[in-house]
Amino acid sequence: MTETLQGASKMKEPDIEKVLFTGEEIQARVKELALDISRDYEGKVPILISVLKGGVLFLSDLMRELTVLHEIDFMSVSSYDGGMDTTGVVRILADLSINIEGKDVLIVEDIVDTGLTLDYIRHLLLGRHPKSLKIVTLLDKRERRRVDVPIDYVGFVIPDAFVIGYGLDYQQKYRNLPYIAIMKSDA
Ligand code: PRP
Ligand code: 7HP
Repeated sequence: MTETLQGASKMKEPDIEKVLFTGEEIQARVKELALDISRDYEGKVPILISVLKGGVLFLSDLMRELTVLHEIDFMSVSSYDGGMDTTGVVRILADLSINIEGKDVLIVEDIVDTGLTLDYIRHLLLGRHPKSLKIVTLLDKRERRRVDVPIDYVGFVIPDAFVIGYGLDYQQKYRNLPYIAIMKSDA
């Protein structure tokens, strides 16, 4: 491992194959994405919708780099049941608290893998008639895509491997790691 655990000194060391992106690399890319988004939304007040739980770290870093006024809201969705593969069934655990009709909406995801989660959310939100709907994801595991979803902003394209850290979990753990790493497949 090239980076030591921070804020997690009492935590068991996760079984890591390789660190993909260090905390510094993630922060630098988040700044670049925020520049692009701020430029594209100039004069508008988008609503950033974070998909819990994984997307929350990315949202909190991204919004602090945005230079446009914006609002935030949350949806809680789950399809992995904590494991390494999707159940294929997207469950809405908590819905938005605001009406998005006529608003500029930006969905903020941590990862797009099969695309099933995002495809479901996208169609659900489009049915509520936003003025516009765009998507930003930090990670794009496009080799695994099962349904085509239009993504407007991508942080990093990653290989087909299970990753943890920076919001991403394995059995609900490791979300607090400041870096993103590939888990050992026999972990
Ligand atoms: C993860 C992730 C995405 C989704 C991507 O959520 O945050 O929402 O999986 O996978 P897909 O493209 O194959 O649908 P998860 O269901 O693990 O919930 P979590 O964010 O609470 O961990
Ligand atoms: C969901 C998810 N959660 C954690 N790590 C991954 O690689 C994942 N893909 N899809």
